Amino acid sequence: MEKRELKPLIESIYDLAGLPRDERHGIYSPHAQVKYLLKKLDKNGDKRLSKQEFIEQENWGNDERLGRFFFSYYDINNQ
Ligand SMILES: [Ca+2]
Repeated sequence: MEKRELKPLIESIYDLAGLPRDERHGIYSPHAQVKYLLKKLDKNGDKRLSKQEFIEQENWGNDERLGRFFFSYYDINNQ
């Protein structure tokens, strides 16, 4: 996944997690989250996220900022 693909992904994760639009600013803006996500998960530094980098749960650790949305999205899709 490249940068331009990550922003809509984050928005759809927010939609599914039910994060109100008026809370999607500052560090929770999709733009800020894309930067954060790349910094956190792009282990080989190519500015893209491979599926492997993305799904590697240990990369997420106890992430509060995006992981909690990601995992609620994951749960919704695996019920
Ligand atoms: Ca990468």
